[in-house]
Amino acid sequence: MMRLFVGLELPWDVKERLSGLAGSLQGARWVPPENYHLTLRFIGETPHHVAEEIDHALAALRLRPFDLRLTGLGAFHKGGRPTQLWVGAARCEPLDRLQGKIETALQRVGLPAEKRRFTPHVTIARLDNVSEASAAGFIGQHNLFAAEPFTVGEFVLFSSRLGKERSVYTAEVEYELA
Ligand code: 3AM
Repeated sequence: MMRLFVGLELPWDVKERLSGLAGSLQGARWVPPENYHLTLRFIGETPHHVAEEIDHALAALRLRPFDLRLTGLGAFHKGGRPTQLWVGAARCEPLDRLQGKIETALQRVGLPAEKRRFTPHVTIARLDNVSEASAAGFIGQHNLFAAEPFTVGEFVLFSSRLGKERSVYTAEVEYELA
């Protein structure tokens, strides 16, 4: 079995800009810059033969490269508490189209539909016991954040190994946009 997700790798200069946001927020576990990514579709534990079918389906997608800009901050909540701090992506039609095509391709392979709405984001911290007020304060302080736009020339099938300290993400297959 492999734990899989589809996402975008980020250029180093963008990762550097994002890492500049890591600062004082009690209870934040900052994501190490090498782990920054934008998830297009979480897949989860997958038998090897299904992973091969997924690979074939993704390899058949034909889409053009496009520009993407990361901007703004936000948080995801669970049970009324902030759990995840993220940088968003500027509204981008080609990104939505890519995500939609991936979703359709995976459903054709037989995966159940993703029920959650696509909220393009890069997680920069996981939050333990951070109050809504301090998360909102941090977001307000950095809300004008905008990284340089970059060209998305590929998307990636990642495997993820969950560790105690940090997860290890490996780019298993890269799919070029051309
Ligand atoms: O891109 P982010 O960091 O928001 O939280 C996991 C991470 O999201 C998410 O998939 C991304 C790559 O690991 N993830 C983990 N388990 C998940 C699940 N059961 C999940 N997303 C949806 N359902």
